[in-house]
Amino acid sequence: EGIKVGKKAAAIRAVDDHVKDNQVIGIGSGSTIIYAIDRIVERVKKENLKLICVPTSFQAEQAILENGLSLGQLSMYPKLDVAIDGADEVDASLNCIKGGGGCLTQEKIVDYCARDFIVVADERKDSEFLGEKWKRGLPIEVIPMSYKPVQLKIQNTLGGTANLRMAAKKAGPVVTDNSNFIIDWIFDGEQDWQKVDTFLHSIPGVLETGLFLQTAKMVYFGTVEGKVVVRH
Ligand code: DER
Repeated sequence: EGIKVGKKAAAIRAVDDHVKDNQVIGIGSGSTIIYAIDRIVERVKKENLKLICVPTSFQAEQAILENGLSLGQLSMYPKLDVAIDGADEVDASLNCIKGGGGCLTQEKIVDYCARDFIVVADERKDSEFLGEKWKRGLPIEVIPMSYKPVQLKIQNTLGGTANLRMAAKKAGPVVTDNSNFIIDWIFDGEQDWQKVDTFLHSIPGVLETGLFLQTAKMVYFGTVEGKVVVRH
């Protein structure tokens, strides 16, 4: 229950700090963003805000439509004022691991198009270094036919294990919104993340990684008591 209190507190504070009238806003994926959407809806009604919301996944698109917000797409709005999104873990330099929800590629594209990329998370995501608390690995989106050689290349070069993410409510692997597979690289210890990211992007078949390095402008962590810690 406390976790929800934290997610909600962080989301409300971030929306109140960054959402203004006549803006184009990137809407992230996951569970924390839902609290941000609720707050946006509340403020649109109360303040009669004019907003365009650009989704980072089918989930985000559904949430925008179900909440009666104005849906936009990047081809119409390639420059966003702000993008608000969750994260699986954030280190002391605001580097993030994202992709726990499998939406990392569109998230990274939309977050990249925003002037300000804002992260909202509960305090469990607040780490000294990546991997300190998040143990489910670094998500990597890959073209389906390449998953086996990519797995082997990662394991032979970086060590650790590279697992093909299997679906829970579908037989076989998770298939992303872009019709690709996800490999989760379970790594050991602290890494030179810029080097890791460059290496991963050099492997044919790798589409995108869940490493968001030096992109978050501010991070809002919500505590179980409902307090908010802001980092930038
Ligand atoms: O998959 C993602 O990158 C999501 O943003 C995810 O990391 C956030 O998940 P949560 O808000 O449900 O914790």
